[in-house]
Amino acid sequence: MFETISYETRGKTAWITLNRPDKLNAFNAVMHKEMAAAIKEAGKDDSVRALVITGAGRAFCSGQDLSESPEGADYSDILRKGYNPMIKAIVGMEKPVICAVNGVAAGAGMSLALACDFRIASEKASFIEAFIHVGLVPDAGSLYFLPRLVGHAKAMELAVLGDKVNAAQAKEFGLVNKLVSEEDFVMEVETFAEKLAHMPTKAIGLIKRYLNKSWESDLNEVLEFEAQAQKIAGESHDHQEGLAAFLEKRKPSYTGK
Ligand code: T3D
Repeated sequence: MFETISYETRGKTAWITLNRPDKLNAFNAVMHKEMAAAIKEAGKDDSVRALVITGAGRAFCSGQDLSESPEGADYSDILRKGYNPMIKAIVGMEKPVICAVNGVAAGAGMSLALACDFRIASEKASFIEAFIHVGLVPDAGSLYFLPRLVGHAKAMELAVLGDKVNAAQAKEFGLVNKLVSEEDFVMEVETFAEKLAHMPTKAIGLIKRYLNKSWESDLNEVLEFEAQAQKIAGESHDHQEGLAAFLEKRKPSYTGK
Protein backbone atom coordinates (compact mmCIF):
# COMPACT_ATOMS: atom_id res chain seq x y z
CA MET A 1 0.00 0.00 0.00
CA PHE A 2 2.81 2.43 0.88
CA GLU A 3 6.18 2.88 -0.84
CA THR A 4 8.30 4.68 1.78
CA ILE A 5 6.71 3.53 5.03
CA SER A 6 4.87 0.50 6.33
CA TYR A 7 1.68 0.55 8.39
CA GLU A 8 0.39 -2.36 10.41
CA THR A 9 -1.61 -3.04 13.55
CA ARG A 10 -0.44 -5.34 16.31
CA GLY A 11 -3.05 -5.82 19.01
CA LYS A 12 -4.48 -2.39 19.74
CA THR A 13 -1.34 -0.58 18.54
CA ALA A 14 -0.67 0.81 15.06
CA TRP A 15 2.96 0.75 13.91
CA ILE A 16 4.35 3.15 11.32
CA THR A 17 7.84 2.17 10.14
CA LEU A 18 9.81 4.69 8.08
CA ASN A 19 11.19 2.51 5.34
CA ARG A 20 13.97 4.02 3.21
CA PRO A 21 16.88 2.33 5.01
CA ASP A 22 19.46 3.04 2.26
CA LYS A 23 18.90 6.78 2.96
CA LEU A 24 18.62 6.23 6.72
CA ASN A 25 14.86 6.79 6.31
CA ALA A 26 15.21 10.38 5.08
CA PHE A 27 12.01 12.22 4.22
CA ASN A 28 11.09 12.85 0.61
CA ALA A 29 7.85 14.15 -0.90
CA VAL A 30 6.29 10.68 -1.10
CA MET A 31 7.09 9.94 2.53
CA HIS A 32 5.44 13.20 3.60
CA LYS A 33 2.23 12.20 1.81
CA GLU A 34 2.32 8.66 3.13
CA MET A 35 2.98 9.75 6.71
CA ALA A 36 0.00 12.10 6.55
CA ALA A 37 -2.23 9.25 5.35
CA ALA A 38 -0.93 6.74 7.90
CA ILE A 39 -1.25 9.10 10.88
CA LYS A 40 -4.78 9.97 9.76
CA GLU A 41 -5.65 6.26 9.55
CA ALA A 42 -4.30 5.59 13.06
CA GLY A 43 -6.25 8.57 14.40
CA LYS A 44 -9.60 7.59 12.94
CA ASP A 45 -9.45 3.82 13.60
CA ASP A 46 -11.24 3.33 16.94
CA SER A 47 -9.65 -0.08 17.43
CA VAL A 48 -6.21 1.61 17.47
CA ARG A 49 -5.48 3.05 20.92
CA ALA A 50 -1.73 3.72 20.64
CA LEU A 51 0.65 4.57 17.79
CA VAL A 52 4.30 3.61 17.49
CA ILE A 53 6.61 5.35 14.99
CA THR A 54 9.94 3.66 14.28
CA GLY A 55 12.52 3.20 11.52
CA ALA A 56 13.64 0.27 9.35
CA GLY A 57 17.31 -0.74 9.35
CA ARG A 58 20.00 0.92 11.43
CA ALA A 59 18.52 4.43 11.61
CA PHE A 60 15.36 6.02 12.90
CA CYS A 61 15.35 8.96 10.46
CA SER A 62 18.02 11.25 9.00
CA GLY A 63 15.65 14.18 8.36
CA GLN A 64 15.06 15.75 4.99
CA ASP A 65 16.47 13.88 2.00
CA LEU A 66 19.35 16.17 1.09
CA SER A 67 19.83 14.45 -2.27
CA GLU A 68 16.32 15.33 -3.41
CA SER A 69 16.17 19.01 -2.48
CA PRO A 70 15.43 20.73 -5.79
CA GLU A 71 17.65 23.73 -6.47
CA GLY A 72 15.91 26.95 -5.48
CA ALA A 73 13.25 25.06 -3.51
CA ASP A 74 11.27 27.13 -1.02
CA TYR A 75 12.02 25.33 2.24
CA SER A 76 9.16 27.07 4.00
CA ASP A 77 6.84 25.36 1.53
CA ILE A 78 8.24 21.93 2.41
CA LEU A 79 7.75 22.74 6.09
CA ARG A 80 4.26 24.19 5.77
CA LYS A 81 2.98 21.43 3.50
CA GLY A 82 4.94 18.44 4.83
CA TYR A 83 6.51 18.57 8.28
CA ASN A 84 4.23 21.05 10.03
CA PRO A 85 0.96 19.19 9.34
CA MET A 86 2.65 15.92 10.39
CA ILE A 87 3.85 17.38 13.70
CA LYS A 88 0.44 18.93 14.37
CA ALA A 89 -1.30 15.64 13.54
CA ILE A 90 0.86 13.79 16.08
CA VAL A 91 0.34 16.40 18.78
CA GLY A 92 -3.39 16.66 18.00
CA MET A 93 -4.00 12.90 18.04
CA GLU A 94 -5.88 12.10 21.24
CA LYS A 95 -4.10 8.76 21.61
CA PRO A 96 -0.58 8.13 22.93
CA VAL A 97 2.17 8.29 20.29
CA ILE A 98 5.41 6.48 21.07
CA CYS A 99 8.60 7.04 19.13
CA ALA A 100 10.68 3.86 19.10
CA VAL A 101 14.10 5.34 18.38
CA ASN A 102 15.99 2.38 16.96
CA GLY A 103 19.03 4.31 15.65
CA VAL A 104 20.13 7.79 14.68
CA ALA A 105 17.48 10.54 14.70
CA ALA A 106 18.95 13.53 12.84
CA GLY A 107 17.58 16.88 11.70
CA ALA A 108 13.83 16.70 11.16
CA GLY A 109 14.07 13.04 12.19
CA MET A 110 14.99 14.25 15.67
CA SER A 111 12.14 16.77 15.54
CA LEU A 112 9.71 13.98 14.69
CA ALA A 113 10.92 11.99 17.71
CA LEU A 114 10.57 15.01 20.01
CA ALA A 115 6.97 15.64 18.90
CA CYS A 116 5.85 12.21 20.10
CA ASP A 117 4.44 11.72 23.60
CA PHE A 118 6.98 9.11 24.66
CA ARG A 119 10.41 8.13 23.39
CA ILE A 120 11.86 4.69 23.97
CA ALA A 121 15.47 4.51 22.82
CA SER A 122 17.51 1.48 21.92
CA GLU A 123 21.11 1.64 23.15
CA LYS A 124 21.95 2.14 19.43
CA ALA A 125 19.90 5.36 19.27
CA SER A 126 21.44 8.79 18.93
CA PHE A 127 20.11 12.30 18.38
CA ILE A 128 21.64 15.06 16.26
CA GLU A 129 20.23 18.53 15.65
CA ALA A 130 22.05 18.20 12.32
CA PHE A 131 20.58 21.33 10.74
CA ILE A 132 23.50 23.58 11.67
CA HIS A 133 25.94 21.31 9.80
CA VAL A 134 24.22 22.30 6.56
CA GLY A 135 23.73 25.94 7.58
CA LEU A 136 20.07 25.56 8.58
CA VAL A 137 18.03 26.12 11.73
CA PRO A 138 16.12 23.42 13.64
CA ASP A 139 12.62 23.01 12.24
CA ALA A 140 9.61 20.68 12.35
CA GLY A 141 9.02 21.64 15.98
CA SER A 142 12.53 21.22 17.40
CA LEU A 143 12.69 24.85 18.55
CA TYR A 144 9.44 24.22 20.46
CA PHE A 145 9.98 20.76 21.94
CA LEU A 146 13.73 20.81 22.58
CA PRO A 147 13.81 23.58 25.26
CA ARG A 148 10.69 22.12 26.88
CA LEU A 149 12.40 18.75 27.23
CA VAL A 150 15.96 19.73 28.13
CA GLY A 151 15.81 23.40 29.21
CA HIS A 152 16.95 26.51 27.36
CA ALA A 153 20.70 26.23 27.98
CA LYS A 154 20.98 22.62 26.79
CA ALA A 155 18.67 23.33 23.85
CA MET A 156 20.92 26.19 22.74
CA GLU A 157 23.98 23.95 23.01
CA LEU A 158 22.45 21.04 21.08
CA ALA A 159 20.93 23.26 18.37
CA VAL A 160 24.00 25.43 17.82
CA LEU A 161 26.75 22.83 18.12
CA GLY A 162 24.82 19.98 16.49
CA ASP A 163 26.79 17.42 18.48
CA LYS A 164 25.70 13.80 18.50
CA VAL A 165 23.90 12.82 21.71
CA ASN A 166 24.21 9.12 22.44
CA ALA A 167 21.43 7.06 24.01
CA ALA A 168 22.77 7.28 27.57
CA GLN A 169 23.21 11.06 27.29
CA ALA A 170 19.72 11.36 25.80
CA LYS A 171 18.32 9.62 28.88
CA GLU A 172 20.39 11.82 31.17
CA PHE A 173 19.24 15.04 29.40
CA GLY A 174 15.56 14.01 29.52
CA LEU A 175 15.21 13.48 25.77
CA VAL A 176 13.99 9.91 26.22
CA ASN A 177 11.70 8.22 28.72
CA LYS A 178 13.29 4.81 28.61
CA LEU A 179 16.55 3.31 27.39
CA VAL A 180 16.59 -0.40 26.58
CA SER A 181 19.04 -2.92 25.17
CA GLU A 182 19.00 -3.54 21.43
CA GLU A 183 17.91 -7.15 21.92
CA ASP A 184 14.93 -6.26 24.12
CA PHE A 185 13.98 -3.15 22.14
CA VAL A 186 11.02 -4.39 20.07
CA MET A 187 9.58 -6.41 22.97
CA GLU A 188 9.90 -3.42 25.33
CA VAL A 189 8.22 -1.08 22.84
CA GLU A 190 5.41 -3.59 22.17
CA THR A 191 4.82 -4.10 25.90
CA PHE A 192 4.81 -0.38 26.64
CA ALA A 193 2.55 0.49 23.70
CA GLU A 194 0.05 -2.28 24.49
CA LYS A 195 0.01 -1.22 28.13
CA LEU A 196 -0.95 2.31 27.04
CA ALA A 197 -3.44 0.92 24.51
CA HIS A 198 -5.33 -0.85 27.29
CA MET A 199 -5.58 2.25 29.46
CA PRO A 200 -8.46 4.81 29.47
CA THR A 201 -7.73 6.33 26.05
CA LYS A 202 -10.13 9.24 26.45
CA ALA A 203 -8.41 10.34 29.67
CA ILE A 204 -4.97 9.99 28.04
CA GLY A 205 -6.16 12.14 25.12
CA LEU A 206 -7.38 14.81 27.53
CA ILE A 207 -4.14 14.73 29.52
CA LYS A 208 -2.21 15.18 26.26
CA ARG A 209 -4.45 18.01 25.03
CA TYR A 210 -4.26 20.04 28.21
CA LEU A 211 -0.62 19.35 29.12
CA ASN A 212 0.26 20.77 25.70
CA LYS A 213 -1.97 23.80 26.28
CA SER A 214 -0.55 24.36 29.78
CA TRP A 215 2.69 25.79 28.33
CA GLU A 216 0.80 28.77 26.92
CA SER A 217 -1.65 29.19 29.81
CA ASP A 218 -1.76 30.77 33.24
CA LEU A 219 -2.93 29.01 36.40
CA ASN A 220 -6.53 30.22 36.10
CA GLU A 221 -6.77 28.87 32.56
CA VAL A 222 -5.23 25.52 33.53
CA LEU A 223 -7.62 25.16 36.48
CA GLU A 224 -10.51 25.72 34.07
CA PHE A 225 -9.04 23.24 31.52
CA GLU A 226 -8.85 20.65 34.29
CA ALA A 227 -12.49 21.27 35.21
CA GLN A 228 -13.57 20.86 31.58
CA ALA A 229 -11.42 17.75 31.09
CA GLN A 230 -12.65 16.17 34.31
CA LYS A 231 -16.27 16.65 33.25
CA ILE A 232 -15.58 14.77 30.01
CA ALA A 233 -13.52 12.05 31.70
CA GLY A 234 -16.06 11.77 34.51
CA GLU A 235 -18.81 11.00 32.00
CA SER A 236 -16.76 8.34 30.21
CA HIS A 237 -17.49 4.63 30.22
CA ASP A 238 -13.91 4.00 31.34
CA HIS A 239 -14.43 6.09 34.47
CA GLN A 240 -17.48 3.99 35.36
CA GLU A 241 -15.46 0.85 34.71
CA GLY A 242 -12.54 2.11 36.81
CA LEU A 243 -14.85 2.90 39.73
CA ALA A 244 -16.69 -0.43 39.47
CA ALA A 245 -13.42 -2.37 39.27
CA PHE A 246 -12.11 -0.57 42.35
CA LEU A 247 -15.23 -1.29 44.38
CA GLU A 248 -15.41 -4.92 43.17
CA LYS A 249 -11.67 -5.38 43.85
CA ARG A 250 -10.93 -6.59 40.30
CA LYS A 251 -8.77 -5.43 37.39
CA PRO A 252 -10.51 -2.85 35.19
CA SER A 253 -11.14 -3.60 31.53
CA TYR A 254 -11.03 -0.31 29.66
CA THR A 255 -12.52 0.12 26.19
CA GLY A 256 -11.26 3.63 25.46
CA LYS A 257 -14.80 5.02 25.49
O1 T3D B 1 15.66 20.80 3.01
C1 T3D B 1 14.55 21.21 3.38
O2 T3D B 1 13.50 20.92 2.81
C2 T3D B 1 14.41 21.99 4.66
C3 T3D B 1 14.11 21.07 5.76
C4 T3D B 1 15.14 20.52 6.43
C5 T3D B 1 14.90 19.53 7.48
C6 T3D B 1 16.16 18.74 7.78
O3 T3D B 1 16.02 17.64 8.26
S1 T3D B 1 17.66 19.44 7.45
C7 T3D B 1 18.79 18.20 8.08
C8 T3D B 1 18.92 17.05 7.12
N1 T3D B 1 19.64 15.96 7.66
C9 T3D B 1 20.96 15.98 7.85
O4 T3D B 1 21.64 16.95 7.63
C10 T3D B 1 21.60 14.67 8.28
C11 T3D B 1 22.44 14.12 7.15
N2 T3D B 1 23.01 12.83 7.50
C12 T3D B 1 24.03 12.72 8.35
O5 T3D B 1 24.56 13.65 8.92
C13 T3D B 1 24.54 11.33 8.58
O6 T3D B 1 24.12 10.50 7.52
C14 T3D B 1 24.06 10.71 9.91
C15 T3D B 1 24.77 11.42 11.07
C16 T3D B 1 22.56 10.80 10.06
C17 T3D B 1 24.47 9.20 9.95
O7 T3D B 1 25.84 9.09 9.66
P1 T3D B 1 26.44 7.66 9.28
O8 T3D B 1 27.94 7.84 9.16
O9 T3D B 1 25.95 6.65 10.24
O10 T3D B 1 25.81 7.28 7.87
P2 T3D B 1 26.18 7.88 6.43
O11 T3D B 1 27.25 7.08 5.82
O12 T3D B 1 26.37 9.35 6.53
O13 T3D B 1 24.81 7.66 5.64
C18 T3D B 1 24.46 6.40 5.08
C19 T3D B 1 23.79 6.66 3.75
O14 T3D B 1 22.58 7.41 3.98
C20 T3D B 1 24.66 7.51 2.84
O15 T3D B 1 24.41 7.12 1.51
P3 T3D B 1 25.49 6.19 0.71
O16 T3D B 1 26.80 6.90 0.76
O17 T3D B 1 25.52 4.89 1.47
O18 T3D B 1 24.90 6.07 -0.65
C21 T3D B 1 24.11 8.89 3.06
O19 T3D B 1 24.35 9.76 1.98
C22 T3D B 1 22.63 8.60 3.21
N3 T3D B 1 21.97 9.67 3.95
C23 T3D B 1 22.06 9.92 5.27
N4 T3D B 1 21.34 10.97 5.58
C24 T3D B 1 20.74 11.39 4.46
C25 T3D B 1 21.14 10.57 3.41
N5 T3D B 1 20.74 10.76 2.15
C26 T3D B 1 19.91 11.79 1.92
N6 T3D B 1 19.51 12.63 2.88
C27 T3D B 1 19.87 12.47 4.14
N7 T3D B 1 19.40 13.28 5.10
